[in-house]
Parts: sequence; structure tokens; C-alpha cells
Amino acid sequence: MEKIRIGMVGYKFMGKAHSHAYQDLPMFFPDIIHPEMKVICGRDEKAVSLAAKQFGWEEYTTDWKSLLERDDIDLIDINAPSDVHKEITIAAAKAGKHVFCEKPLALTLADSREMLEVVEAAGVKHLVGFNYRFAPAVMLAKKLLDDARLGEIYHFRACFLQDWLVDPNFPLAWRLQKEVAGSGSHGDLGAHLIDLAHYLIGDMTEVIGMSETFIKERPIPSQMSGLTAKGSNSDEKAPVTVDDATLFLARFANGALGSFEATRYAAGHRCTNSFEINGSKGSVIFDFERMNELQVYFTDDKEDVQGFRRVLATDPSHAFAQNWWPPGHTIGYEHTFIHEVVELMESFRENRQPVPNFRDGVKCQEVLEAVDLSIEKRQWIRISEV
Ligand code: SOE
Repeated sequence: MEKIRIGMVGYKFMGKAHSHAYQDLPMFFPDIIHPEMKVICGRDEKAVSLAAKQFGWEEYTTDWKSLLERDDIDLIDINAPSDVHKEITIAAAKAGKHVFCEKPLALTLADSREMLEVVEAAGVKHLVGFNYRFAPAVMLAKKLLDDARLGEIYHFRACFLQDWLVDPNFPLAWRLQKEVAGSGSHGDLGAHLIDLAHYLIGDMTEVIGMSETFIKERPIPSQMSGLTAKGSNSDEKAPVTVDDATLFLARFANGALGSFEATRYAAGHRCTNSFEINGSKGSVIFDFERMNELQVYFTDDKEDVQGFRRVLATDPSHAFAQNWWPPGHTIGYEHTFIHEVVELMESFRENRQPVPNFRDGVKCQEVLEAVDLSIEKRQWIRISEV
């Protein structure tokens, strides 16, 4: 197999990020299987035709079902809003196509389980878009944990803080509508934290949460243009049906304690996706806004120089670094998607499932749902209950 031929549904924020990854990959990873950007699909013909040209797709269509009928497409990339993930995934897998789906996998846990069942029965490859795993500094934290260099783990403390909803006139985007997005900050931002927790620390056993919708109604958008849109032309308002912020506590199977905070109301925080891990032999701190760095502390450093050191994850010993620039020449957000696609392409060569796949997507959805249930019941919920 020389190339994986892609049909992509969605062309906005994630569509651009994925397209860029497909475009850039061959230049920096010449020795692996490459994607072929066949067809991009979107509902608005004018917009999708422009995206096709700008992002480098061979063709465009407004009918996603037509992608499934084509013999020259191997994989469907779904980055349209969450309410269409399930239908497209199931149809794609049944048509024998591999699936790369953005997070959160589905609107509900039951839907995500059904999606997993179908892709497994179809024997296709499945990848879920938890791109932050692929920041080399996060992968360095994972290596330190796997090598037991932080010892026994006591704490995982994570925040995903954004501030694009602080403006009460920010319009009612699809991410604020439950029937399209499933949930608000919880599924959009918290999902990334939950996945990082699973990747780095392991399974959670129980959770308890709280959430709030601070601004209950917002202007109906005349047109949305991404997260930076300000205000709306419409005077008419409609209810926000998702959480603005969700916080929860968790216990991990290995005995560690976790705390999680996801909000779009943290003024001044544009994209603070951060975590801290404390173990018996040391700690690490990661903040996505300084994504090339991992702060590392070891308890056995000599007392007179003890303290957090800033490790730049750009040396040849760090994940993916050899394919980029000389040490100290940093990479960005878009590279997490390129690394994600490298994992996808390598899974074809190595004849295995890529990671994170739909099993990880379902595990994340279990925690999302357990937290929702705990909020509803105002009590701790075991993950095994959902
Ligand atoms: C918007 O809140 C958003 O783009 C999320 O949807 C992404 O998953 C996250 O990576 C950045 O913020």
C-alpha cells in the first residue's frame, strides 16, 4: 500500500488542521506511508470549494454519502460538528472505510459504544482526535512515568482554560447547543484532559463534579466565523443548553487523586491546557501555551540545586524531534496533528490499530457521562456504573 486516500467531512477549524497535517507530512516524514487528499466535503458549496482549493484537495463535494461509494477513497476523516460523527462513522465503516474522527467521539456514551462496536465488526482502523497526546513534551512526561522516574503517583491536576465566552454578546455557536455538541466545556475541553489523564496516569475509578452555565441566553448568530467571532447581527436570543464550566474530582485505579477544570470563562486564558503530576520521586508541569517545554523536578537532585528545570523537548532524544528542526527550534499546535497523522499512517504499515482509537474515545465518554451523572445526583459515581 503506497498511499492512504482520504475523503474528509468538514472544512473549518479542524478541517484546516487536518488538511495542513496531510499536506506537511510528506516533506518531513518522507519514509512513511503518505495520505492522498482526494475529496473534501461540506454543506456550503461555495465555502467548501474555496477550502478545497486553499487546502489542496483534488475535489470537493456537498454529499458525504458519495465519498462512501468511491473505490478510490480508503479513509473518512470526520471533523464536522459532533452530532454527525455517529451517522458518518457507522456508514463509513459499513462501506469498509477506515475512520479518523474528531473528539468527542459522540453526543452520548451509548452512541460512542455503538460506533466502537461497528468499527470493530467492520475490521477497519479507527483513530480519535486527541491531538495533545502528540506534543513531544507530553510524550516526555509519559516516558518519565513509564520509566517510573516520578515514582509512585499521588496527584494529577489538570485545567483547560479558555476565555472566548466572557463576552456576553458572543453568539450562540454550535458548540453552545447540546443537540449539536453534546456538552459544552466538558466535552470540548474536559475531554482532552480526561484523555491525557488516561494516557499518563491510567484508569479512573470514581468521579464527582459540578458545572455551571453562567450566561443563560446568547444572540442567535447570523453567521459564525470561528472562536474569535464577536457579537452578532441578531437581537434575538436563545438559551445556551450546555455547561460553560465543568469541574470534577477523580480517584485513579493506581491510588492517585485527580482534579479537573474545564471552562471558557477564564479571562486572559486563551488556551491554557495544563497539567501537573506529583509523584514520590518528582513532578512534571505542562502548559500547552508553552508546549515545547516540560518542567521537571526530581527529589534526588542535590539539595543546593533542587527546583523545577525547564526541559525543551526538541532534542533528538525527544519524540518526533529528529524529523523537525535542530535542537531549540520549536514547533507548534499544528504539529500535534501532523504527529497524529504519522501515528495513523504507521498503523497501516505495522498492521495494527492506531492509538488513541475509538476504545480511548469510549473510555473518555464514560468519564464524561459519569461526571454528568454525579452532577445530576450530587454524589460520587463509579466509572463501572455507567
Ligand atoms: C475550542 O474550544 C477548541 O478548538 C477545541 O474544540 C479543541 O478541541 C481544543 O483543542 C482547542 O479549543
